[in-house]
Amino acid sequence: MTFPDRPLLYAILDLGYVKPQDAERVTAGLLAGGADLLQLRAKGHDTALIQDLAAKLLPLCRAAKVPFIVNDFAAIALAVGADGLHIGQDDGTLAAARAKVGPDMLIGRSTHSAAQAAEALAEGFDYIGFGPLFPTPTKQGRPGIGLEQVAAVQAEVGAHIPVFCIGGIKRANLPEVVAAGARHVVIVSDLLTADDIPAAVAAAKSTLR
Ligand code: TZP
Ligand code: MG
Repeated sequence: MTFPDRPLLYAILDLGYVKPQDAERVTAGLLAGGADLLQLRAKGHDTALIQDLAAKLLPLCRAAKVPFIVNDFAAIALAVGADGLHIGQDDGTLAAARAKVGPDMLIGRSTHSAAQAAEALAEGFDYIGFGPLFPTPTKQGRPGIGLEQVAAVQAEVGAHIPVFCIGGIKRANLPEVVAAGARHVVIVSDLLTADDIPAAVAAAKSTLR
């Protein structure tokens, strides 16, 4: 699968916020609101459970024509037939990941600086995450890198691949993030903890448009 035309909002079903038994309902809400990409992120969970969830979420994403991305686990992405794999700075090279999942899967990289963003583009990743812009409980132990470099990274790397700003982004500060130059964002906790998830996603989308 390739990217949707304008992948404005990348949602993450993060098991740090959602119980496994709620994953399908919450995913349906994210998709109903208009999420353009969906990732399953399940740090510290049993791989059998993650694969089982991935197999359940994939058809929901397919029905919505939204790429389904698996965080960290190439074997699970491959086993369920996901559309993509997301890896971090410490998860090896693109070539190694590509060798595991084959030529067709989208592969994205987390980056935490403008230099890492440029490296990921040069290496050939299909997209990057860039952040955390602000400190966030969703990814503990990382300082916020702020908004100063957003416009430059969006201009230089974003001319070639989608740059998804991430980390501490909420509906409330999204206008500020967009004003800094962001064109694509990931929002995790602000969507997953919203009372009305579809409405929260739709509101963020409308700010991004
Ligand atoms: N990578 C950088 S920040 C982050 C990840 C996975 C978490 C973003 O979550 P939130 O809740 O939107 O701050
Ligand atoms: Mg990782």
